[in-house]
Amino acid sequence: MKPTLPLGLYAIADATYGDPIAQARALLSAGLGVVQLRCKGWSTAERVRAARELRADFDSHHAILIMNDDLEAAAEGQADGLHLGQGDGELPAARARLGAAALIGRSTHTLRHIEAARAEGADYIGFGPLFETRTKETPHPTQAALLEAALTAAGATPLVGIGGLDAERLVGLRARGLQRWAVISAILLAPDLAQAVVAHR
Ligand code: 3NM
Repeated sequence: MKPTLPLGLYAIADATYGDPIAQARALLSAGLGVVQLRCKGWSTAERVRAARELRADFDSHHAILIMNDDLEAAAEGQADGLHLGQGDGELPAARARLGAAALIGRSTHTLRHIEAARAEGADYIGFGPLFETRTKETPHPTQAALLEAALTAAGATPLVGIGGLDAERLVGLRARGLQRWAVISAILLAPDLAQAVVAHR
C-alpha cells in the first residue's frame, strides 16, 4: 500500500551539510516519519549504498525513505518513494519502474507547475522556494506571497512548502494554512538536531 505523507515536518538529509546517513539516523531517532535523502553530486551507486544501509533503520522506525532526483537509485536502493525536480524526468515512467505503492513527489516553483504535477499524478507537491534559501544553488524566485493560491491549486494533493523556512516563519505559514513543510539548513546547521526538530515539527 502507498504510505501517507505525514503532516508537519518532512525531513531532508542533505550531503551539502555533512554525512546524510548519520543525519537520517538522527532524524529518525528524533521521531520523524519521512526523510528524503538528498545527495547532490553523488553517483547512483553511492546513493544506492546509502539507501540500503539505512533500510533497516527506516523499517524499524516505520518511516518513509524518499530518494531525491534519481529513479535508478530509488529502485535499486529500495526507497519507498522518489522526489523529482522539474528537470528530473517523467513521473509516469518513474511510477512504472517503482510500482503503484511508491510515493512520488514533484518540485514546483509556479502555480502552473502545480497544475502540471497534479495532472501527471504526483502523490505530493513540493512548492518553493517560499523564502530565500542558502541550500539550493540556483533557486527560483521566492513564492511565499502565492501560498494560498498554491494550496488552492494543489487541491487534495498534499503540498510541502520549502525554502528558507525556520521556526519563526513557520508560525505565519501555518496560520495561512500550510500543513506540511520541509526544512534543511535550519535543522542540519543547528547545534542540537533533536531540539531543532522539535522547534520545526
Ligand atoms: N528545493 P533550506 S528550495 C531543496 O524551491 C530545495 O524547490 C527548493 O533548504 C525548491 O531549508 C530547497 O536550507 C532548499 O532553505 C531548502
